[in-house]
Amino acid sequence: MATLRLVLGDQLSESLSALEGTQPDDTVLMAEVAAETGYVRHHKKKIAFIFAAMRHFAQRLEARGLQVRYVRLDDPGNSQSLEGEVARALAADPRLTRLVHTEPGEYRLMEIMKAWPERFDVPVEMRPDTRFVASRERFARWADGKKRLTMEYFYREMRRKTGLLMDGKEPIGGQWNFDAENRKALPAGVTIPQRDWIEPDTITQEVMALVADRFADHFGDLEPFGYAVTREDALRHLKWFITHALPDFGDYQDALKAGDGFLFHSVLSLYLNVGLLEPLEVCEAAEASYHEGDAPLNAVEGFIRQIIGWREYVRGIYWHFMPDYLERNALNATRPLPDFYWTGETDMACLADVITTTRKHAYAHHIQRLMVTGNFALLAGIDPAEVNEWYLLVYADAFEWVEAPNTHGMALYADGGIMATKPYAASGAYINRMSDHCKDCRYSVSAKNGEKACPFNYLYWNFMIENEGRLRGNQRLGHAYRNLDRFDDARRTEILADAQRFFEGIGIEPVRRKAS
Ligand code: FAD
Ligand code: DLZ
Repeated sequence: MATLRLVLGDQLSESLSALEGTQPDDTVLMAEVAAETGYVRHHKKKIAFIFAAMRHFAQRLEARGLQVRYVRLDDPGNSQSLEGEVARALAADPRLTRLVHTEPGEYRLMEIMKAWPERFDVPVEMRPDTRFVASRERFARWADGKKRLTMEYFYREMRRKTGLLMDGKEPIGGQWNFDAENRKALPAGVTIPQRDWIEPDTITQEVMALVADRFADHFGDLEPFGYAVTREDALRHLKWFITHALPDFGDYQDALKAGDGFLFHSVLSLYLNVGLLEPLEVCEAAEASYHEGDAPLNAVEGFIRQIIGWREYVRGIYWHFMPDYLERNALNATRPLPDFYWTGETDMACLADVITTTRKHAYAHHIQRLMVTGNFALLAGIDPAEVNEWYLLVYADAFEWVEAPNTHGMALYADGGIMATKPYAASGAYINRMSDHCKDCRYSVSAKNGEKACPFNYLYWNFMIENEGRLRGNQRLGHAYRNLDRFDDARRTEILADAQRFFEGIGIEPVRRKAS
């Protein structure tokens, strides 16, 4: 009995559960299909990254002696869906009498795959994705009966489970979390290390030519392309990060700098999310750097928390609350996404910079995503479905299990407070404190109202006013509402008028009304 083993574009790990127990007669199926390139119009660099990594991974499996049926996007006969390609592979080889695959990362595909036992004439085995620290069941057990799903407590469980940065039962350094030390702006004179980009090889160049031809009208720049597409090169990027950036990662984790979207961030999410790197090996490399005295505890703890804390937590939230999660629109936000999210053409220097970085690299770091593009979408009341679609397609690391809780929950508060206890709403003062954007901006961050004022300033108060009925009762916003209460009618009118003028100016008013 030979088995067909399906490997998806974000399952490029030799440890993948679908590959466990592979026999010489088995066939591994990998397929580039329009259904996956088109469910959102992914950034060109994202498609190139995934296809190039898929092609290299297929080669790696073949070098191990496995039989691989690799279907290219432009192969004649490509049915252009994963289901169609499984059907074609089974029909092409009657020796294949079983299908094994690993659960997908997105609900959309899970719904399709759940029907496969009825759809195909062979037994179908869907295995859990074991490339996470916490299984879905483990998260569900942790979440069961809890009123609030606080990331910090889940993270502590993950520290205990993995033993990372633990001294017996106690956290190394005597505290679990050093976040308070990790909120510095970038002082002048700090040298940002030069990235170690990787030259595309022949396989990657072929993929780039395909993407240039087939996806010319998708968002984003294809070139230059310097991401790793093999495990060896992803490990090289991990090593580069540990040596050159990790020591300063903690201090400047929240900093923003015009023209540099990478700073001291790891830029490893894309490799983790497609399986070229595994979360524990990345954390262990960081932990070793602490024990060797090369990186301070605030940096290493902060980094490890992002991976075994946030990354695992958001996956748990996604599967725990889907599909209802994405139906929620707690703030009833209905304005359309402004065109400048695609063009970068806005006079707001911070937004223009983040969107330009995103277009160039299919990357932006966390604070750029949360406090610039995310904060704007929150304050402007942009329809969460449009914002989610944007985040899902523009970033090379974007898969719905990780994108949706971060966007829908953390950035937009559209989940009504599952992820965050209050909206991450901020005025221009935050961006000014954490960045060098405001000094070159045509708007004045110190002006509160009027044509010249930083739009984040009046949009912040407009947001508080628009959502007063929903948010005034939130204790964590008590301070903001007490301040709002001090505004006289003239100030409130000015705020509303400024916001209205601004929305009209960028073409997102009048609001398209939806049923609330
Ligand atoms: P670093 O800052 O170096 O962090 C190290 C690692 O920690 C990352 O590689 C990532 O694996 C993990 N991590 C950090 N923060 C988070 C987080 N909040 N959730 C999950 N993992 C985290 N991350 C994605 O991987 N895919 C997405 O589609 C995605 N969409 C986001 C959308 C919004 C609106 C926001 C606010 C955040 C989003 N994130 C997403 C989380 C985070 O911004 C990225 O993981 C991070 O910017 C990736 O860059 P990095 O590898 O340099 O991360
Ligand atoms: C994102 C993506 C793209 C663009 N293309 C493919 C593809 O052609 N074939 C494939 O197997 N996977 C692709 N992927 C990744 C899938 O979309 C991903 O596996 C699902 O969204 C589940 O996370």
